[in-house]
Amino acid sequence: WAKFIWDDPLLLEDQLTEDERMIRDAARTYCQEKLFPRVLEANRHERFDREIMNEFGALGFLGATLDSHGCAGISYVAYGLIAREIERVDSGYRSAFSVQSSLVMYPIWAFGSEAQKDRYLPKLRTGEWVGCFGLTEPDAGSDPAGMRTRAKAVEGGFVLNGSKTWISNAPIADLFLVWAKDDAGEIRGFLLEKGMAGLTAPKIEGKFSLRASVTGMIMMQDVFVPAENMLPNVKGLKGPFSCLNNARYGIAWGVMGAAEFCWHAARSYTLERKMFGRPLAATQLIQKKLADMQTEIALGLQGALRLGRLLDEGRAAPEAISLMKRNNCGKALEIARMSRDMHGGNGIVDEYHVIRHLMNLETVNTYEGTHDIHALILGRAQTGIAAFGGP
Ligand code: TGC
Ligand code: FAD
Repeated sequence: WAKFIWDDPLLLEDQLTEDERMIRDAARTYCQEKLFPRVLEANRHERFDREIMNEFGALGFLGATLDSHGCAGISYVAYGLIAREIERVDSGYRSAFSVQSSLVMYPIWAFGSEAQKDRYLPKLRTGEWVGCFGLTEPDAGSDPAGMRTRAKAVEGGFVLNGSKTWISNAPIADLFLVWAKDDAGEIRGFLLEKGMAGLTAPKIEGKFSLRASVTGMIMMQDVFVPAENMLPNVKGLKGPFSCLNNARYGIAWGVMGAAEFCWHAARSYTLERKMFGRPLAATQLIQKKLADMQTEIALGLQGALRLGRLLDEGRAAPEAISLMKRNNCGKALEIARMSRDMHGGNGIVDEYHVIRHLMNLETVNTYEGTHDIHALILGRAQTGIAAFGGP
């Protein structure tokens, strides 16, 4: 019989190609050496270090699955492995990586004109420009079809009015991909640039979650957007949802990185900490919790890997992405809570990092479609009945 490897029980390592392992190792080294040392202060003071985008760019992380304009053209599995390493440090840093790659660069690459690709992709790839993705509105979160932002056709372009909220990176963004309804009521994507008259992006203060990521609103008051700044090749909700497929997939891997951090931290802590004359890890309750963490992470990683391979083969259904996003977020959140508890009082101190992961995962379980919205997507797919709402 083979020897059991406690931190890789199903031998995920063997399922990766040599290229994937190399990319993963480079990402891990950068994340542990350069990102991890900054995160405590960033989280404490609610600060996003803008330089991180340039570092991601220099490493080839941004838009890494795309195959033009200098992007690396790596596999979806390799992209997922990068997300896992970044989120092992902080979900907020992974957010910055996801938004730029999956929610801004991908739609420009998939639905943009050649001129839009030439103008924006090179700057976004290097991190010289930061992009953000505006779909959610104050009164349209889980139901983006209810958006109020309007793009009225005028000579030479459109005039946009409306507001978006909860937008990652908006306050530091150079480029704003905003989804708005046109005169015919069709949802279209518009590329707005910082400095356009009537466009502002105030920061949302007071977050207890994802504090190392900057979140804001996008306020648009009579913003003139030239016609050439509309994404020409997509109409309707499938535009924003196609971007979300990629970002949700990245999250399915990313949260497993956060969960692994919390699991390993719980193991080390309970091996060292003695109570009632023995290490906590020598008790049955603690071992049961460690076994639960190990099991859910091993299964979650297998699911993420399978989904990545399906995406690479062009065979992944959006509902399969919902299944993995939902499962892995929910499980990571439970694992972070368990780890926080196993750290006792120390578990609430940021120097042990698990409370930060726990707070972050509350957001990750909510954004990109909440845990329950993904259940309804899966419910609809197996019953044929949409239970979201309606008249
Ligand atoms: P529905 O009737 O289902 O679909 C409308 C049209 O869209 C198409 N479609 C998709 N296309 C591609 N991929 C998908 N996943 C798609 N899902 C739907 C669909 O085929 C249809 O196309 P057509 O041509 O027939 O018109 O639309 P619905 O309004 O009934 O949708 C309901 C629901 C609940 C599924 C949907 O609204 C939903 O997913 N809500 C969740 C909202 C959400 O995820 N928001 C995320 C905002 S962005 C964000 O959170 C970024 S955080 C980033 C970070 O910091 O990491
Ligand atoms: P609501 O839709 O009001 O939902 C509230 C609760 O009701 C949830 O539990 C939900 O599951 C439940 N619910 C809703 N509908 C139903 C139903 N039919 N049946 C049963 N239960 C239901 N958006 C962007 O566009 N771009 C971004 O970059 C972005 N970044 C974000 C960053 C952060 C830090 C956060 C917190 C959010 C971000 N979001 C972003 C927004 C995010 O996608 C939304 O918060 C999310 O989609 C949920 O919408 P909501 O907050 O309006 O909640």
